[in-house]
Amino acid sequence: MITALGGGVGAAKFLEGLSSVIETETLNIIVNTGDDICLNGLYISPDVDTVIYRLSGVIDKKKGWGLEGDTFISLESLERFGLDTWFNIGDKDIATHLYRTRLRNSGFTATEIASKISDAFGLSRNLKIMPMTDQDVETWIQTNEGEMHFQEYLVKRRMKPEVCRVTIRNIDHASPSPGVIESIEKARAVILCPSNPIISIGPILQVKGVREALKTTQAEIIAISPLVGGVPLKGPADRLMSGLGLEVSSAQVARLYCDFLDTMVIDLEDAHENQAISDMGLKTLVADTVMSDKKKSATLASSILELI
Ligand code: FO1
Repeated sequence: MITALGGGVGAAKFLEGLSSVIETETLNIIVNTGDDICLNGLYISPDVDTVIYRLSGVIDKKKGWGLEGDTFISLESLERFGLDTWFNIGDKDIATHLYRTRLRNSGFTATEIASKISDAFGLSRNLKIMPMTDQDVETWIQTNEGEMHFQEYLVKRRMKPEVCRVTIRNIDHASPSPGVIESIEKARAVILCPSNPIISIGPILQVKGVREALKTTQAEIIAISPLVGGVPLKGPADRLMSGLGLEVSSAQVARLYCDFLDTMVIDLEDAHENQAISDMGLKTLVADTVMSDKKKSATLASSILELI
C-alpha cells in the first residue's frame, strides 16, 4: 500500500503517473479539503474532484481542473439573478456539485461522497480518495485588502492582494477521516505530492494526529517540491510563502516537512539546493519534475518508487 497526500493540479498530474506504474497495489490518496467552498448553495470540493477527474481520464487537461469539453452556459444564466459567477462551474461539472450537495443534505460524509463520486467516474477500487477530514474546514487568506476565502483570493482576485496570513478555519475541530491515520501507519511509502506546502499539504498536516502519524510511521516518506527553478509552475505557492516571511525555495519546502521527511525530490533546475537539503539530514533526489504529459509523470513516479 502506498499513501499520497496532496491537492491541486500538480498533485493530480503526479497521481496519474503514479497510479499507472503501481498496477494492483492499493493507492490511498489523502486529499486537502481546505479549498472547499459553498457557492450559490452548491458544495464544491475542488481538490477531491480534480483528483477524481484526472485519474478517470475526463479532466480538462489544458486547465488542469474541470471536465474536458465542458461549456459554461448555466453559469452565464446565473448572472441574470445577480449570483456569483466568478468561480467557473461548467455545465457538466455542475452535476458533480449537485450530487455532492444532495448527498450532504441527506447526511452523507465527505468520505462517503468521495467514494460514491469515484465509483460513478469508474475509478478502480484500489484507488481510494480520502478527504482529509469529514468536518468542514476552509482556508482563508488575510491580505492587505482584507480577509477572503482562498478561492476568492485565487480565482476572483487572481492572487493580486498581498498575503499576510493563512488560517484554516475550524481545523482545531477537524478529526482525520476514517482510514487516514491507518493509511499513513501501514503504508510502505508515503508520498507528499508536488502541491502547495501552505494551502494544500499544510491543512492536511494540521488535521489532528496526521503529523504525529507521519513522525512515527515505518513508511519511507518522500516529498516532491512543487517549485521548479524556485517558482511554482501554477498557483500561488511563491506568493503565499513570501507573504508568510518564508524563503521561496525547495529547501524551505523541505524545512517545513523535515521533522518527518526521509527524502526530498527537487527539480534539475534546483540541483544547487541539494546541499542545503542534505544538511537537514535528508536524502535528496534530483529529477525532472515538470510533468508535461502522462509519460513524464509516470517516469517521475517510477524513479521515486525505486527509492523505496
Ligand atoms: N480554478 C481557476 O483558476 N478558476 C476557476 O474558475 C476554477 C473553477 C473551478 C471549478 C471547479 C473545480 O473543481 C475547480 C476549479 N478551479 C478553478 C480550480 C481550483 O480553484 C484549484 O485547482 C484548487 O482549489 C487549487 O488547489
